[in-house]
Parts: sequence; C-alpha cells; structure tokens
Amino acid sequence: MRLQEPPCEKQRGEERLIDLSQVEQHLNSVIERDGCAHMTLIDPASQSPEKAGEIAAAAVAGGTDAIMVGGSTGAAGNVLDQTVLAIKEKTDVPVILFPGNAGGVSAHADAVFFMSLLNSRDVNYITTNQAMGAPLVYQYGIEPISMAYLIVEPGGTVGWVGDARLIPRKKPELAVAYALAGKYLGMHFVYLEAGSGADSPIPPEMIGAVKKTIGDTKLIVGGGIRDGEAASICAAAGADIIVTGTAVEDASDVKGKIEEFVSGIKK
Ligand code: 1GP
Repeated sequence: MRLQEPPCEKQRGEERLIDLSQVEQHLNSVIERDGCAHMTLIDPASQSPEKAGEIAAAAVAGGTDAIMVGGSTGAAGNVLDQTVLAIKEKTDVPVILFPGNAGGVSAHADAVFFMSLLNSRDVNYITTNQAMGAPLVYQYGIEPISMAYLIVEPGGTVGWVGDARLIPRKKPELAVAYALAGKYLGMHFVYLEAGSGADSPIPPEMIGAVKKTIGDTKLIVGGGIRDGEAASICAAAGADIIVTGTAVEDASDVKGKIEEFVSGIKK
C-alpha cells in the first residue's frame, strides 16, 4: 500500500469555535482550567445517527467537553460515519473516535484515541489492529492521541472481546505497573476501564495509586459511573477525565444528567 500525504489542513468545519487540529491540547487546557474534564461516550450501535446527534447536542449544552464515538461491536462502516457526521452537525466540541478495532476509524472525526489494550492476551488488540488502522488515520489526517487502555474487573463486553487479563479490583499495584509501562512506552493518556455498565466504577484507591505514580500523564476513568457523586469520587481520587456512556444513554434528561456529572467534577 502506498501512503498518501496527510492533508495539511482540514477543509471541513471552518466555522468551528476551537482549533480541532489540536484536540489533545484542548483536553489538556480544560483539565488545567477546570481540574477535570468530562467526555460523553456514544456507541453508534445503540441508536440512530439522528438520535446520536440529539444526545450529543444535549450533552454539550450540559457542559461535556468532548464526544467519544465507538463501541466493542457494530461500531464501524456506514453507521459509524453517519453517527460522527450527525454529531458534528449538531455540536462544536471535538469528536474523538474510541475504536474497538481497525474498523472503528472514520474520516469525519477530529481525533482518535490511538490505544493499545496493554493487558490483553491477544496481540490483535495490542498492536495488530493498530497497524491495520494506522494508514487510515494518516490518510484521513485525523489527530492520533496515544493511550494505554487498561481493563479492570469486571470488564464487561470490552473485557471479553479484547481478551483482557482483567486487573483485579483489589490489586491497584497491577494497575500502577501497567499504567507506568504505558507512560514509559510514550503514551500520553492512561484509561482505567471497568467496562460499560459495570456495577461499580474503578475503586478510588486504584485511581489514586495510578495518578500518584504517572504524574503528568493524563488519567481517564470510565465504566459504571452513574451519578454525580460517583463521578466526584473518581475526580477527587485523581481522574483527569471522566467518561460516561450508559447513564447518558438511559437519561430522559440528557442535559440535566451531564450537568450533574459536570458539577461533581469541575472546580
Ligand atoms: C465504556 O467507560 C466507558 O467504555 C463508559 O462506561 O457506559 O458504564 O458509562 P459506562
């Protein structure tokens, strides 16, 4: 395959309020300003693209800082493209891909969490999907944001699909070891994932131990965060970014639900 030159400048979205070629910098500025950022995860398999656009617009109105798009199953191809386009039409915050595999790359997004599932047993989720997807990221000119992805018990669907050797909830030292390995491998973000819909979020002791060790490397925490209090506990423990998906999908008042999360985590 012959690689094409990446576009120097994206042609789309000229009316955007922020420089979306620097999504990572945007996230860092929000963390610096507010102490913690909030990202809303939208799974393209869970609703129509139109509905995804409406949810994203309400989430932005509630104060979310970025929209993540992805899922472990059924989040590729046309449904992914249409979902990203619908979200971009209705919002002005960065849209960041959260791919389950190489199929989770869309040309219409602003950035992609270029992630390796470090505690997987399957090389496909550590480097192979990354190699298969990298030429598309290059060709589309999407900003790659390097991330160590670590799955903690119970792990849910993504733990099963990614064949993760789940980090036990009571072993923060194992999470610290993997997070540090990610930092030393050059990754800018570490994501502690309990699995979408987990009964409870990542334990605060684990969040605190990881953050204390990785220092400036940014810590994302997600999975099972259902209310403002849970989000607040994760932020106070050391999370730089909180991700919520299921609670937003289930909310009858998305804007109100996001306001609850945001008021729990921001200075
Ligand atoms: C899943 O961590 C995210 O990858 C979000 O989890 O759906 O439980 O909010 P929830």
